[in-house]
Amino acid sequence: MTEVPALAQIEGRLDARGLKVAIVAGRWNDFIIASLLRGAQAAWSRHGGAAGDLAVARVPGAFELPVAVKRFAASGRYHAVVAFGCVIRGDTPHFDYVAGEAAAGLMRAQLDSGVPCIFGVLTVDTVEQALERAATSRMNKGGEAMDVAIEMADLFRRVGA
Ligand code: INI
Repeated sequence: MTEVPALAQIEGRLDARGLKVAIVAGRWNDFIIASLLRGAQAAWSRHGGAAGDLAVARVPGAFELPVAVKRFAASGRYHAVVAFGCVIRGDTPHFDYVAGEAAAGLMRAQLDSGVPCIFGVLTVDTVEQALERAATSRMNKGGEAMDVAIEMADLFRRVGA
């Protein structure tokens, strides 16, 4: 059988040294957001990020995330931006608008800016489901979102300008 040559792969690593990341977090369901922030900060320092290189901004709700994230991404100061929000279906009859527009807007922010904008918005049916995803364990979605931010930022750093 013909030998297939190994492909040269380029992949981001979980190395936050020298990176600058911004988190933009909604204030709705703040008890959940606080756990996501703790998970993200723990992941940031676990991967070697400096405390002074992580900025945290707050906005009213998930609907405000895209415009604020886009501003941070377009500033040229950050390698990645992480958006945190929590939209609970039972809390709002306009769940689909808030959650859907947050997702669509964040995708647009990253495509327009070329900076990875990570979707750390919990869209759940109940408070219990939100608590599960924000639990202080390996399941914490805040830590997961920060891992994705670091991997993407490191990938783009390797690709170069
Ligand atoms: N914003 C959230 O982040 N989560 C919610 O669950 C929520 N609910 O339930 O309505 C919510 N609404 C506010 C929205 O994000 C905007 O701040 C508001 O509509 C003003 O633009």
